Amino acid sequence: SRLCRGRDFQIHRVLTAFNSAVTGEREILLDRYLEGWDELVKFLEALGTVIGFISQEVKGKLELVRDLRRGAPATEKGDPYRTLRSMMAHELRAGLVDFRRQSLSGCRTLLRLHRSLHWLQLFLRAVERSSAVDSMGALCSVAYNQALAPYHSWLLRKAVGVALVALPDRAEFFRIVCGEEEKGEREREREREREGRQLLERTVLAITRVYNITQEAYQVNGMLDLP
Ligand code: 1PW
Repeated sequence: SRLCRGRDFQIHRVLTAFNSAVTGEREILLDRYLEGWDELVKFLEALGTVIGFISQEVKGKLELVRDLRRGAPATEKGDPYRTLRSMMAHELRAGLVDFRRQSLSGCRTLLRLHRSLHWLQLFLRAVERSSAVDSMGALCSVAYNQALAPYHSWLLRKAVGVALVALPDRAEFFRIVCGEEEKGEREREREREREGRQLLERTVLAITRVYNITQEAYQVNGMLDLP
């Protein structure tokens, strides 16, 4: 709709991609998962340039998984990078998963995306439930400290902390989530927030479902701590 168009970011696409990423057999389709992330990257970029090193990092990880998918296309024997579970089975069978040191496996790479998705999930949920007095930076860093900071070095945590200070304010945030360039008008602002909240709520649900299934798959395979 006209109302819900961001600069380039459209939350509808996040919703659609993550909803269609889950199959009836609770498989995660990697192509849809990566598409959902493509849109989330646009969202990160809309939040500002200081956050640039974060979106660059995510883009690199997305590209890596796509390269693996391209490098091992479907054959009559199967399609190794079609779903999360098929990727795990394929990489384990081929000895590509290194449990001792850093590697370039799809499993360890997607695990980083998965942890980042947790951050986004917590952050978006907090924003959806926030009120006008809440600071975006504070909500974002609470989510970061819970979901991602434990996996990051001291230096990186400091850098992320600096980046979060520069997050746009709440009104701007809802403008990004729920489009429209024109500013002002209190009434309009409130209506936008209502719409934004509803979209956020549905998006958080879709992300949560994907997150939970992914978490379970990593757990079952003992891969939650892949270096
Ligand atoms: C404002 C909303 C916040 C949601 C952000 C979601 C993306 C978070 C990505 C943080 C990336 C920080 C810079 C990169 C750090 C890498 O060292 C680290 N990557 C991640 C995604 O945590 C670990 O990857 P590595 O070094 O083991 O390949």
